[in-house]
Amino acid sequence: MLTMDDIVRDGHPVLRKVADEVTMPPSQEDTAILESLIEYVKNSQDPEIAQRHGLRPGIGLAAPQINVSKRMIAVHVADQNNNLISYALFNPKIISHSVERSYLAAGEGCLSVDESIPGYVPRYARVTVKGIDLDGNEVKIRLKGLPAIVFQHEIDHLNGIMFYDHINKIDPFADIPDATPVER
Ligand code: K3U
Ligand code: NI
Repeated sequence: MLTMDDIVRDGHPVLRKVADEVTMPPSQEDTAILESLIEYVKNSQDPEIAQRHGLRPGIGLAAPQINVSKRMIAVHVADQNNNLISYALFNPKIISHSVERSYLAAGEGCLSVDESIPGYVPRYARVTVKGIDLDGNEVKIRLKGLPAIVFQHEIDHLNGIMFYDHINKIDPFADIPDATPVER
C-alpha cells in the first residue's frame, strides 16, 4: 500500500512534466498503480488506517504524485447531496466545460505541498470528463461543485500544473469574475 513516503513533494521535477498517455489495454503494472492510487485515497479517509500509517487525508491523487509520469488519477469525494463520487481513471480528459467559474472558498490543498497556500483557485464550475475505468470501460462523467474542482486539480497534475499556479499573485483573494464559491 502507498504511504506518505511514496508521495513526492513540491520541487520534484516529475510534478512539472506533462505525463504520458497510458497505452490501452493497460498493463498489469499500470492497473496495479491505478489501484494503489484509489486505495491510498480511500485508506486516507479511514481514520483508523490513516492514523496507523500516518496518511494525510486526501480526496484525490494523481500518478505523478507517486513519481509515475502517466495519465492516471483517483478521486473519492462526496458531492453536495452526499453521494460518493469515486473514480479511478486512465487517460482522463475534460471534453467540455462551463463558461461559469467556481472556486473553493477555503482554498485548495495538495498532498505534494506540505504548507498551506492561501488564495482562490479559479476553476470551471461544471466539467464533463471522459476516461477509462479499471474494468476497461469508457466512462463519461458530468461534474459540478467540489467533485468538479477535484477532477480539475488532479488533471492539472497530469499536465505539470500545481493549484497555486492559478492563484492571483498580487491579490490571492481577488474577486474572480463569473465565479461562485464552493463551500466544503
Ligand atoms: O482537501 C483535502 C481534504 C482531505 C480530506 C477531506 C477533505 C478535504 C486534502 S488535499 C487533497 O485531497 C488534494 C490531493 C492531491 F493533491 F493529491 F491531489 C486534492 C484536492 C484538494 C482540494 C481541492 C482540490 C483537490
Ligand atoms: Ni494536488
